[in-house]
Amino acid sequence: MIKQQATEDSDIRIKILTLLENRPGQFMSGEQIGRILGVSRSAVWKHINHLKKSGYCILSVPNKGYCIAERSYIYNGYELAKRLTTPAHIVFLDTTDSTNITAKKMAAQGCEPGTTVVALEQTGGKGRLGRQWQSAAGKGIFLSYILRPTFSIDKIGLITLAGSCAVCEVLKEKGFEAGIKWPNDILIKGKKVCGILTETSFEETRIEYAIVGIGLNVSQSKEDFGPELINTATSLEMESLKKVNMTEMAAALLDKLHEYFAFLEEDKGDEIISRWKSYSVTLGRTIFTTVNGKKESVTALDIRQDGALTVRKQDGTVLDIISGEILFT
Ligand code: BT5
Repeated sequence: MIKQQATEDSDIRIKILTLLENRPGQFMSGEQIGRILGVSRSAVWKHINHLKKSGYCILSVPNKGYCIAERSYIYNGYELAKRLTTPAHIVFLDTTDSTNITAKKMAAQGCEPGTTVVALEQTGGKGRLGRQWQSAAGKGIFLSYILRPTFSIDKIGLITLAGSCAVCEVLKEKGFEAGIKWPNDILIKGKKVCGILTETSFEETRIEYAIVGIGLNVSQSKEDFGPELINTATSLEMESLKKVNMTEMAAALLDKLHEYFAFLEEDKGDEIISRWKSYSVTLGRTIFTTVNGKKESVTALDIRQDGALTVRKQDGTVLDIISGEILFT
C-alpha cells in the first residue's frame, strides 16, 4: 500500500516535470497543473516542494505559478530514461548493497532482458574474487545490465569484452584517453577508472542470464580514494578537471551497452574483437601473469575469438589465458 502510494506520487511528479519542461520559461499556475493532472492545488504545491528538495530548480511566483528556471542537473531514473535513445527499463535505487545482487534477484524472478539496475550508492559493491568496489554515494555510476543470451555458451567470454568496448567507446567519444586492460579494466593514463564484473547463471548447457556490472568513477577526488587506491585509481573529473554530467554519461553508456550486446545476439563477435583490439592497451606489451601457479613475465600477443588472451612466454611457448589477472610491468 505504501509502495503503491510512493509510485503514484512519483508518477505525478514526473507528470508535473513534463508539463513544466514542455513550457520552458513559462509559468503554469498550481490550479492549471492540478486540473490537468486531476489533483488539488495543495497536492501540486506539496509535489513541487518535493521536487525542489530533490534538486530541481523550480521558481514559484505568487499569482503566476511555477516555472522550471534552468536546465536541471539531476541524476535519477526519470532524467536517465529521458536521455536514452533506445528506451530501456531502468530500476533506479538510492542505495543498495550491490546492483549485481539486486539484478540477479530480478533476473531470477524473470525480468525482461535489457533491464538495468542503477544505484546512487552501493554499501557492498563487489569486484572479482570477493574483492570490494568503492561505491560512495553520488561519486560514480554503478549499474548492472541484465542479459538473457540466445548465443551459445562458448561466446561467454565476449560478454565482458563487449561491455569494456562500450565503456571505452563512450569515454573516447566524450574526449577521454581511455583504453582497455584485459579482461575487465578501463584505464585512463594507466589508472583504473572503471571495472566490470560479469556474473552468469547457467541452465544445463545454456546461459540462463548474465549480469554485467559496471562501476565507473565520475567525481571522486584523490582524497576520496584513500591511501589504498590513490596511486592506481582515477575519476573522470580528476582527468578532465571539469564537472561531468552523470546523467548524460550514464545514458550514453546504457545506449552503447545496448548496441554492443546486440552485436553478440547478431553473432557479430568479430566486430567486438576488432573494436576491442583497437581500444586495447594490452596487446604487444610485456605483462606479468600467473601460469600454473607461477608468476611469469610474458608478452601479450592477441585476443582469441572467445575472448581468451594469447601470450608468449620467455621460452617462446605460446599459450592462452582464459580467465585471470594481468599486471603491467
Ligand atoms: C572489478 O573487479 O574491477 C569489477 C568492479 C565492478 C563494480 C561494479 S559497480 C556495479 C556492479 N555492482 C557490483 O557490486 N559490482 C559491479 P576487480 O578486477 O576485482 O577489481 C577490484 C579492485 O579494484 C579492488 O581490489 C581495488 O584494488 C580496486 N578498486 C576498488 N574500488 C575501486 C574504484 N572505485 N576505482 C578503482 N579501483 C577500485
